[in-house]
Amino acid sequence: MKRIVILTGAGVSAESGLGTFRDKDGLWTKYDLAEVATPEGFAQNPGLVHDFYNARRANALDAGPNAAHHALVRLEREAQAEVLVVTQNVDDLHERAGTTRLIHMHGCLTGALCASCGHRWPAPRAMSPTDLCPSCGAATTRPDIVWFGEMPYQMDAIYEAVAGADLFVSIGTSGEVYPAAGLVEEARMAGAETLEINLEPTNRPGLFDEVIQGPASEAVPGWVSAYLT
Ligand code: BJW
Repeated sequence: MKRIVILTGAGVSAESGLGTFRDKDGLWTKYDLAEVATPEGFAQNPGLVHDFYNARRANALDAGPNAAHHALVRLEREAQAEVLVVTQNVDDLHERAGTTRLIHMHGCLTGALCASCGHRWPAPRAMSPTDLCPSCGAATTRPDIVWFGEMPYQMDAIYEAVAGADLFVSIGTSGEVYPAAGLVEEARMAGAETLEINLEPTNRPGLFDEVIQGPASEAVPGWVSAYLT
């Protein structure tokens, strides 16, 4: 059976109304990533970091999956292939659409994590620096998000899946953040075909065998339909 690994980024959720990071008007044009997306920023001002993620969580809860998320569910259900979605996104729109084989390599807004004991539990709608860990009682609760300088989740499983992939598809990601950005090279080394779907050309010459340019809500359903016929 063929194996397909799909890597998604913020562009897949853009048309659900969730902001990207590096586009014009992206989140990193409004926030200092060192302040809100590093362990050092959290240690310095946990209230600011909680406010940032509380707002993102509220936006994600109010948003719904778009046609790109739904098309990837169709691919998982109908392709004569094993499909794994690896997402860098911290929203839960893939699973709300129905994707079941999914890795959140940068964590998820729906999770809380104790920075002291590592206990995990479902995040409330709003978190604050005074929230106590239900396991150890420390007031060190944080969003279960992978910040810069931290190890993304399930890398062994991701590298194993990419090493066995026949097809690697990158959707709506700028390819600027590692290790996610390096997965296409791993896939090529393993002999996989590579496809990029993005609104705009990304500056990654020679890494993709095929490039489809367009909004994810049109380009992904179009590609899935073509793949399934
Ligand atoms: C559309 C569209 C539409 C728009 N349709 N498309 C120097 C060299 C190499 C690496 C490093 C370095 N210095 C430091 C590092 C490491 C660092 C890193 O990569 N830094 C770079 C900035 C250089 N990485 C880390 O620290 C990571 N950890 C790590 O490396 O651990 C060590 C390790 C070693 C070896 C193996 C394994 C590990 C951790 C990275 C954590 C990233 N965290 C963030 C924030 C937290 C999550 C959150 O708050 O949401 O994750 S950063 C942010 O960027 C977020 C995203 O997941 C991530 C990727 O962004 P994405 O998804 O690509 O979004 P954009 O905005 O960049 O692009 C959107 C794209 O969509 C664009 O291309 C648009 O065109 C497109 N688009 N609308 C289709 N409608």
